[in-house]
Amino acid sequence: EDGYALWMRYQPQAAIPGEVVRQPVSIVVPNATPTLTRAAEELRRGLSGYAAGPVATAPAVRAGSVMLAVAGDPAVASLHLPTRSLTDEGYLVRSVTIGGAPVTLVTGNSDRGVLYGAFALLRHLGTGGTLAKVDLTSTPKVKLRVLNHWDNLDGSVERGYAGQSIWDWWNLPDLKDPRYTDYARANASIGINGTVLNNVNAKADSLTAPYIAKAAALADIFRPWGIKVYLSARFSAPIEIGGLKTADPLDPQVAAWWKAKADEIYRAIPDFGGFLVKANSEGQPGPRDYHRSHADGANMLAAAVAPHKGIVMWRAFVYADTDPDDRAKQAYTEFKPLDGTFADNVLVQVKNGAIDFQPREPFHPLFGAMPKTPLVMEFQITKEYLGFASHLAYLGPLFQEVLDAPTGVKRGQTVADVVDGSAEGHRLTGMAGVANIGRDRDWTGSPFNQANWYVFGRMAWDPEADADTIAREWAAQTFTPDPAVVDPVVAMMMGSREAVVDYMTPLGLAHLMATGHHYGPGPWVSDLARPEWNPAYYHRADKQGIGFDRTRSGSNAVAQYAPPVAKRFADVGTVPERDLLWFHHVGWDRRMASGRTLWEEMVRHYDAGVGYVAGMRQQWDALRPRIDAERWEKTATLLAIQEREARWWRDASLAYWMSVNGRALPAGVRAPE
Ligand code: GCW
Repeated sequence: EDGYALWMRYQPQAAIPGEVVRQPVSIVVPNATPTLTRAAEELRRGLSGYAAGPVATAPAVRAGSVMLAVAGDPAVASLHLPTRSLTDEGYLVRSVTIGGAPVTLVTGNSDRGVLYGAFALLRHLGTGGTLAKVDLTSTPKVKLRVLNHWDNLDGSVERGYAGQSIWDWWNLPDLKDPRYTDYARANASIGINGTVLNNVNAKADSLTAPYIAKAAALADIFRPWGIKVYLSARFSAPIEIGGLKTADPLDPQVAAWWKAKADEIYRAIPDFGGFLVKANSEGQPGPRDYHRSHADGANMLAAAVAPHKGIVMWRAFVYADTDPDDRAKQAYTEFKPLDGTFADNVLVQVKNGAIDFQPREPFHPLFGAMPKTPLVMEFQITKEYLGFASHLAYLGPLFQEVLDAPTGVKRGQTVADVVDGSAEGHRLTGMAGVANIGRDRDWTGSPFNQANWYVFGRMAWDPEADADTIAREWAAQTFTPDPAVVDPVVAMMMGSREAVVDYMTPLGLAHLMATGHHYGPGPWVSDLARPEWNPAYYHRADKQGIGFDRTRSGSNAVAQYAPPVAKRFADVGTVPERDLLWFHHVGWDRRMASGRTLWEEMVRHYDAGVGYVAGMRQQWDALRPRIDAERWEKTATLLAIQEREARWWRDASLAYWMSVNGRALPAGVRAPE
C-alpha cells in the first residue's frame, strides 16, 4: 500500500467478512451521460472490491441492482420520493422496490447529485455499512467548495510539501496524465466542485493562449466529475501580456482588455468558474496602485465574467503599512467599509484568522462584519505553520473550532452561518482550502495528511459537520472499519493539532516560526526588515511579561469583533486561556485557572505537546500488526521526526523565554536538553 488510492481503496473489509455486499450486484444506468457513466464505473470499481462475485452493468433492474438515475427519470419519479429538497447537488440513496425487485436507488436532481450519491454509498460501505436497507440523504450547505492550488507554472508549489505540482504544464494540453482523473475522483468523492489551478502569487502568463488551452484540457477531464476550473489572475496582466500602459480598473481600456480575456477563456472553457485574486498584498499588484479600492478592482473583473455566469473570489489577506500598530487589524480596516459595494458575483475570501494560518487563531473579525457580502472561508490544508507534511496534525478540530465560533452579531450566529449564507440569506457561498497535494505517490506527503484534504471537503459540504465523525469515516475507509484500528487512529488524530499548538505556540502565542520557511522555532528573531515579520513583534516578551495587547490599552484590535465577543476577549478574566496571549500582555506570575502561574502553565503546555507525540508513537507501534507495512513504516518514521522536533520546539522556546524572563524551570520539570 503506497497510499495512492487515498480513501478510495474499496478493500474487502476484514471486520465484517461477506457482510458488505451479499447478493449478486448489477449496476443499471438508464441514461448514460458522461457523469453517470463515471459514477457507475466508480460504483463498479467499489462494489467489485466489496462483493463476493463480479459486478457488471446491466440494461434493466433485477433483484440486487444498484440503479443510478436522476429524480426526473420516469422510474424514479413514479416512486414519489422526497427529492425536491435535494436542490441541485444533493443526493438520496435508498433501498426501494422497482417492478417487484429490491433495488438500491441512487438519485438526485442532477447528474452531479447522483454522482455524490454514488460516493455516499461507497462511503457507507467503506465505513462498515451494507447494501441492506440503505437510506442516505444529504445536500451541500455551501455552493462553491474549492481547492486553491498555490502551484507555479514552473512546477514548484508555494508552501507545498508533497513534491512538485501535479499539473504537468509542459506536456499539457496533449498529455492527459491519468492522475488528473484520480484527482477528480478524489475531489468528487468528498464534494469538492471547483479548483483554482495556479498560485495566488500569479504570473500573467497563466492567462495567455497556451495556458488557457492547458487549463481547458484539465477542465475537460474534470467536468464530468462536477469540478469547475478557476484561475488566479494577476491584476497587472493587462500591462504584462496585454501591452497596456496601466492596469487601472477604472480605465475603459483595461476593463475592455479583461472582458476580451474573459471571452477568450470562456470560448475554451464554457463553464470556467472565474478568477481568484490576491491584490495589494505581499507585493502583488492591485487597484490600490491606482488609488482605487478593492471593490473597484473586484467589480471590474466581475463585470468581465458576469455575462458568462462567472464569479470573482477576491482575497482579503492584505497587509501593508496601513495599520502599522497591528497587522491583525488590516483586513478588517480595509474591507469592512466596502461592505455593500461589491458586485453580485463577487465573494470576498477571508482567511480563518486575522494573521496567517497559525496553529491557533481566534476567528477572523470580518466574519459577521460584512453582512452584505458573501464571505468565502479560506483554510490552509497544507500545513505551512504546523510542521509541513512531516508532523501529524489533523486539522478537523481547527476547522470546527473556527466554524463553530459565535460571531456575537446575533444570538446563536456562528461563523458557519456566515459562510453557508444562512446568516444573511446569501445564495452564493464558498469555502476554499489551500491544497496539500503534490506529485508524491501518496499525494500529500504522508498518509495522515490525506485526512486533511478529506475533512476540508466534508466540512465544505457541511460546515456544521463534526471533526471526530469525519476522522472515523476517513480512518475506516483508509485503513479498515475495524474499531480496533479506527478507535486508536481517531484518538491520535483528534488531539494532534492541540499538541502542535502546545509545543509551538501555546496559550495564544503566534508566528514564532523561523524566518521565511516557517519550519522550526525562531521566537528570538527580531531584526527583519518589516516589524510584522519578526516573531518578537507577536510575542512582545520581556522580563515582566508576554503577549500582544490587543485591548484598548494596546492596538484595540479586539474592538473589531461584535460587542459581546469583543467584551469577552478584551477582559483578561473572561478571555479563553487558549487565546490569552493573542489579546493580552500579562505578567509571568499571573495566576491561571489551574492555580499555576502563567510561566508554570506555559511550561506544562510545551511538555504536554511533546508528551502527546510520544503517546501517538506508542499507539502507532501497537497498531503495527493491523496496518500494511509501507504506510505503517512511513508514519512511524514521521512520528519519530515529530517527537524529536516537538522537543526541539519545547526546548528552544523555553530556553529563549528563560533568557528573557530570568526564571528557572518550575520544580519537577527537566532542564531543556
Ligand atoms: O501564508 C502566507 C504564505 C505565503 C502566501 C500568503 C498568502 C501565497 O507565507 O506563501 O502566499 O500567505 O496567503 O497569500
